[in-house]
Amino acid sequence: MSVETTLAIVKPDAFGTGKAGLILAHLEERGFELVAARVARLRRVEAEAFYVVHSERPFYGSLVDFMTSGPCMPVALRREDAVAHLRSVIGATDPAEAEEGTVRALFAESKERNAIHASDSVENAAVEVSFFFSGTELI
Ligand code: FUP
Repeated sequence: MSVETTLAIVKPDAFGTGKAGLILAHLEERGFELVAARVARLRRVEAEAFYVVHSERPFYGSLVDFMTSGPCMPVALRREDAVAHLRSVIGATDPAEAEEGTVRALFAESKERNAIHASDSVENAAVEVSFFFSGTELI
């Protein structure tokens, strides 16, 4: 295992209900170090680009609507085995299927309004971190 940096986004549902601090505390308690953070209101073209892998899926338009519906909070997180570890800490896409104690079980409303994004591979983590942060913004 090696130390990795991955990307999480506290999504507009959780940010809008004031849960960003609680979610970040939850992640810090699980050993993630915050190495960059910002608050952003995604433009439509940005949300479309970020989720381009899903552009042929039926939920794409609705997902882009949701991700542009309010501010969100992209954060870069570092720890050993960060990518896989963060995926297990956030839980399944649908909170109804997420394990107890995971971020989505605790904070998500639905499969779409699911509180948090996390990169799903080391390769995508590098792309997604650089989508939101330049090298000099990462400590
Ligand atoms: P995840 O990696 O768990 O965030 O899930 P996916 O990459 O499969 O999906 C990306 C986002 O699309 C999810 F976070 C929520 C949304 N989505 C839906 O709204 N409906 C679906 O059926 C699947 C995903």
